[in-house]
Amino acid sequence: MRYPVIIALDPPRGEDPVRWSIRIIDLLHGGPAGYKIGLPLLIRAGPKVAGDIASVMPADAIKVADLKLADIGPIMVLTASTAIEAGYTHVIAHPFMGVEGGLGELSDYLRSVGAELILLASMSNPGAARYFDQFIDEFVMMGARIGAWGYVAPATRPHIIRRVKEVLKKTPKPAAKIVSPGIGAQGQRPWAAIKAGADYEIVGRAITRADNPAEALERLYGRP
Ligand code: BMP
Repeated sequence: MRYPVIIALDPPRGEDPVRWSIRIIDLLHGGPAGYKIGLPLLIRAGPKVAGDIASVMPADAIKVADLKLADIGPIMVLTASTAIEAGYTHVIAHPFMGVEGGLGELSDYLRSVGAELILLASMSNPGAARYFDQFIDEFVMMGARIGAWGYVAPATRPHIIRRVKEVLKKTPKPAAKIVSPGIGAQGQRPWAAIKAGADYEIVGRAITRADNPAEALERLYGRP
């Protein structure tokens, strides 16, 4: 891994999702720390093909299934298990479900299969400031209680990243990771989230839709 970047594989409409994703992974190969798929890919391609895509990612890549789970525990487990069985290593869930009958069951399942939970501490769209941002401290404390591997915090609002980092210090898992979307297409500059304390920046369109994705990765992240 050369860059602290997780590439969001959101295939544009009109592209074959499999060919498009495999081409990007081939072009970037071991550069990014990981890759993230979400519903735009899963719904169009299905879990079998999502598995084929995971299998061309480098073995040590972080393979995130961005399912943004928000359901009762057993249903989140059912949904997550599809992605885990397809080869993904990390699953993103909403924190609002709480632990009892919700995230507790999901985190128990993920632990039992050696996979990791990423909780949304907040989101990168401006509207999240009104709701999500009010509960950051509680969400991070909750994540620590259930052993979350990490948190999504918005690159678009670096003070939220700093806040997550602060709260983490008071938990039993201060080294939990922070992953931050919002770079490029959503307006933030590369490295801004890392400088605020994030471990990885999630980047989609600024790299995947460039004429030359490998050159774009190098241009954005070649030097801090
Ligand atoms: P892009 O760099 O093209 O804006 O893509 C960002 C990616 O991160 C998308 O896959 C989106 O679903 C995801 N994301 C986000 O943009 N903001 C969040 O708060 C959480 C996300 O998962």
